[in-house]
Amino acid sequence: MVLSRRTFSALAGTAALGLSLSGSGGDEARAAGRTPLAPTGPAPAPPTADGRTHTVGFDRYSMLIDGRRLVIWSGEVHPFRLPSPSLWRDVLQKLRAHGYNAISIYVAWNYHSPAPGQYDFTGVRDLDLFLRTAAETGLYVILRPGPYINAEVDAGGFPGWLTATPGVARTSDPAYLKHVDEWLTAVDRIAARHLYTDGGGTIVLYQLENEYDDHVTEPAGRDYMAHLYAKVRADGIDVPLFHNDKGRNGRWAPGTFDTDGERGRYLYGFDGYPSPFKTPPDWGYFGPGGMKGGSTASPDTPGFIPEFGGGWFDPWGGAEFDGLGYAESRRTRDAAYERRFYLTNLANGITVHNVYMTFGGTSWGWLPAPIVYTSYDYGAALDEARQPTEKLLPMHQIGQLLHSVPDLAKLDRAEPADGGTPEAGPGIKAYHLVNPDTKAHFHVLRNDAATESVASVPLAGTTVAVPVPGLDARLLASGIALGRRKLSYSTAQPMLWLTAGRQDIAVFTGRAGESTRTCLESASEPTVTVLDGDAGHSYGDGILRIDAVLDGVTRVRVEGGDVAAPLLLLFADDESSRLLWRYDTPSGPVLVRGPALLRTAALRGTTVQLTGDTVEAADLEVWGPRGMSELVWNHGTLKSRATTSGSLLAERPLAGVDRVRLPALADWRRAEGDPESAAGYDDSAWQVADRTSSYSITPVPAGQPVLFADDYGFHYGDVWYRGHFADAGGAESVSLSYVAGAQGLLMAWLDGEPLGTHRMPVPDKKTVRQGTWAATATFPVRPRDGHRHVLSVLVRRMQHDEDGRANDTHKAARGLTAVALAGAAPAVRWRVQGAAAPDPVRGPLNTGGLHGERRGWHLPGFEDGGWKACGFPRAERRQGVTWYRTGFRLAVDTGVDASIGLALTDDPARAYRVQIFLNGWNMGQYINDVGPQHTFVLPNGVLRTRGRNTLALAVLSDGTTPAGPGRVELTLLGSAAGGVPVAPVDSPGPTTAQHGS
Ligand code: IPT
Repeated sequence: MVLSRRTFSALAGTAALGLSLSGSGGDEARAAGRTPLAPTGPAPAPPTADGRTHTVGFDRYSMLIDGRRLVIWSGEVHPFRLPSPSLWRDVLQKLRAHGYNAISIYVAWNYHSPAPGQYDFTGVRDLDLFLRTAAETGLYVILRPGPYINAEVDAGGFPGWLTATPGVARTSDPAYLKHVDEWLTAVDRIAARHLYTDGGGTIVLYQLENEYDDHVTEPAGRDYMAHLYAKVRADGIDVPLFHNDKGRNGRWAPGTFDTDGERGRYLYGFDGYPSPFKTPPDWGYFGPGGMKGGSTASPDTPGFIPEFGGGWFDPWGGAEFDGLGYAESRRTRDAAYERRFYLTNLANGITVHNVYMTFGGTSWGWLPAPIVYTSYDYGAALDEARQPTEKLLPMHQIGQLLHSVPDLAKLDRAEPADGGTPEAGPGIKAYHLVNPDTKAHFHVLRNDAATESVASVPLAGTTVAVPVPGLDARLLASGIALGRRKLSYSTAQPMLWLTAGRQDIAVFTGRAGESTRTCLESASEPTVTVLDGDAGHSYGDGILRIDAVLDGVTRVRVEGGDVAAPLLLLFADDESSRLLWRYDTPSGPVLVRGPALLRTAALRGTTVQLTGDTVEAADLEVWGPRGMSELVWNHGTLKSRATTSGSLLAERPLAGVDRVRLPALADWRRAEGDPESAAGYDDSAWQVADRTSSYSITPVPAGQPVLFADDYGFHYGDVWYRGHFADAGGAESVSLSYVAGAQGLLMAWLDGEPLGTHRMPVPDKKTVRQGTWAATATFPVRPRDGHRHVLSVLVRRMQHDEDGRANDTHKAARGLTAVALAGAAPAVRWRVQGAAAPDPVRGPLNTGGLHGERRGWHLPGFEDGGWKACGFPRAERRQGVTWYRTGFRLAVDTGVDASIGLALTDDPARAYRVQIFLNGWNMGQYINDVGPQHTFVLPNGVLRTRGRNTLALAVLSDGTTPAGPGRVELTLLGSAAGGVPVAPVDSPGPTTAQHGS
């Protein structure tokens, strides 16, 4: 039965008024059972911070928001990987437009905490603003504040200062929990203001810990999880909590630790990063007798994948993708991968689905864990430069479908019970699912062979042959509502339906060139008009059949028969479906065709106000509520006319984007930046390294002082050591042991003369995970007896290890660990220097301890007039640090969103690396002879697209080859007419202490 719209609204109203569904999930499930859910209405409208009370519950099938079923179709985005708050809105609008209804975010403790007890949520760290922006965009939020997050960030998100504290992290050790509680108090104070339950925001789920796979059966682990649960509840977080199991192992399922008896407000989730080269895994939800873990581990909670691989990360040197970088991640996990794997997930009853990553962004500054380089593009659907990729298309199609057809939120497996119909076709795996309430049927057809295969599918009483391209998948439906009519079946994938004015509109999609048949139930014969394109039709046995080959948009109007109101059928090939945008306004939904992106839509009287982007010139066509007569696009009114399809069409196409011109970078100035290497350098203000014990897991060598940087408060970036000694006659060599993380290095000088450089090897796929990155560099020396000597050592120590196995690996030392002279045993007095006080605006991870960083050479406004003019390319052979600075002006048109990067290229034999500072912001590290990254995204806001910018490069060269920079140029990574307003990100210059040094 198809409910009328009026019935539907009445029911929706009942649910929205909130039959009280709060309390335990069991209660909710029962309550939901009693509630007459509207099975064929669309899913709830996108959420906002509406100040009303809402219920957020679940049963074994899906989340229940105000008692209504919803598939959570989420993408992972990290605010800390996009240091320009204005651009958060850009990314979130792009996700919403492409069919996501939720985002999942980590909050990184280290990003917000420069020191114990200090928590900073201002500027680029404004979590409150991020959560407000998500609510304004209409996206639900899954919040994941750790305390441990992993995430390929320094120490897995633990603050640098935590590495120098007592207590075993990720356990119930009180010394650790004391700090955890402080962090959670700080983050929960903000989160509590943005919960959907009281309409303060749109947070609907909150994660405890992250892939916590050790200490699972020990009290130290169970008490830890129970502590986190109780703490978060005490902080007023009343949405369901969950944990993400590392695999479907049943770890931390409800009932496995103390949740104050609140079993029903806690869910089980598990992560999946399957190989794209293998068959997509079944998760056991429907498996006969149940499989290990998965939803069988937690039969009362919905299938929930908090992280499903939407790409993967790449180590220094690029071993993961054969040096090809993230483009290769995107190629191996392409649009067809998404259809195969994500549709398989849906077919396995996964109704809370988050893709890690959907926008990866940038691990700027010292944020990246040593296992990754600066770019965290991840091969995600939205690339690091905020550009949509091919991978958004399947998400767009599936996301819109889930919104229009909530029947997909409650699926049982139809026969056969094992879910597979091997006879469906060679290489084809078929899943046949049914919604027990609406009796809508769904078929996921997956082709695991490399070449196209034809699946035979039982659809509405007949068997239909449907081609499935090699290594691809599709979803077919029968028995769903399309507004006031009912679909018998279609061989094209349904994408959406909505009611706009008098008519219902339904969209079907597929690959261009496919022949499709779509059958509608109709007891009497309707009138069919082909409005655009070619389509055939016939009527018999209460069924209207429409045959169309997918090519652009074919338009067919069906009127009369059982239902007076017309149904406009749009058959769109992939390319055309990408340009169809649904947007729910308070006055009803609109469907927009044409522009590259629709950001917002609003109805004011008879005017439809739209904002969005164009790249090429584009049509603008809008279907919407009755009476609509005027179109406004990005604040300009357009002449338009009504079409036979019931839409308004702009008479002239929207303009595309004008060309963006970028200046060449010139007028460089240079200065040497390693005075610490000179014999006579005055280090008397440096700390003396004379500690004898450490909380590090690295043993302190017998008879030597602690040299670990963290013990002296230097947690990020480079550290300098100066060791003073005398009476070293007979010394033949010096051995410097250090721990540095992948791609760390050490440079040494004796009495101002270079001894050499030691570099950690380039990681391969295995060592990147298992390497401890400890080494001893031995240099021959001949110090004259009876003289005083100084050994200067610069350690680029890279970042702290993550702590994925919960064994305190983030506390492995960084910096020098031990020093030995062969042939002499002088007493060495060490001094150490690292990063100055954290930059109050750019945060603790922005700067390290190079002389130039300590003196503000990287900052705009630094007076470099005394530096020497120079040009690129350079080829200088020298061990040490050299700085280069220049300025440039941009004049990008207002109304153009240009995404700009900095590209560095040179002869790959040259051994040097560069830290890139834009207006004082550390945009990452380039290693010329390691790679694979050559292009660094410069986010607008940090980058002044209309105005002056300062670029500073700190180059470390080891003297074994001539060193660059070679070519350094601005490069355009994408542009569109439209975009969001971008506020400049505060970029202060040097402090008075730094001035003049
Ligand atoms: C999973 C982590 O939860 C996440 O933080 C991130 O590190 C991701 O992996 C990889 O990018 S851990 C899982 C793959 C073992």
